[in-house]
Amino acid sequence: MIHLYTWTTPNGRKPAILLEELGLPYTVHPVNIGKDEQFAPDFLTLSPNNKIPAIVDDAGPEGPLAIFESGAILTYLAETSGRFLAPAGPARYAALEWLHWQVGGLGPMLGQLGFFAVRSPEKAPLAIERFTTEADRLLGVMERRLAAVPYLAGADYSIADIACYPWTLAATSFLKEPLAASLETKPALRRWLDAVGARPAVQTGMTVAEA
Ligand SMILES: N[C@@H](CCC(=O)N[C@@H](CS)C(=O)NCC(=O)O)C(=O)O
Repeated sequence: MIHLYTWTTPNGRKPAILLEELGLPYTVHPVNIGKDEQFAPDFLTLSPNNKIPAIVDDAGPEGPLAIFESGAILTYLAETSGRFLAPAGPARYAALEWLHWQVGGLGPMLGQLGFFAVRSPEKAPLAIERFTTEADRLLGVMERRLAAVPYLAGADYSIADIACYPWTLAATSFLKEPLAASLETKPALRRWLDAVGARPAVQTGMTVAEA
């Protein structure tokens, strides 16, 4: 059994989407970050950076295996199942490039934009401008890629698309106000959002940990 420690956020939805795609049985353990449950000592033994998501695979290669960081979780599940990540060659490295690009760039920048432009009661114009500009730049990078190939790793849907989807969807919903102008000029990104969002596993994974 795989145990998924997660919450209703873009990072928390990524492993749920992949688990749904793989059809693997898993148990959801909600970690309500609005109530600081990510700081509970038991959770910190699994995820020392006090962030969701994390998993425990009871059937790990050498016994139960705990993994934190969504990119590591997606890579582990893709490798152990042999799906959604090419075993070798250019498509594998393209998927890993875009996966790392999401974890190191798109996620943190959109997260900061969400804090400064939406969640913070105090508005700091310089921070809002800085993160809006950077989010627009990153979405532009994605647009150029998706104008050239159907999916981020190339011809096939992969863990790179799974990592990027919840954050890109947030750009059209939670972050719609600061990013409305940016999204108007991104038809390839819209086409990709529709294609990925039409997958039943994505639709189910996006509802993980909802009450
Ligand atoms: N790089 C991490 C980011 C995870 C992350 O930022 N999780 C947020 C929710 S989306 C969280 O747990 N925040 C709680 C906190 O910072 O205390 C990953 O990709 O797993």
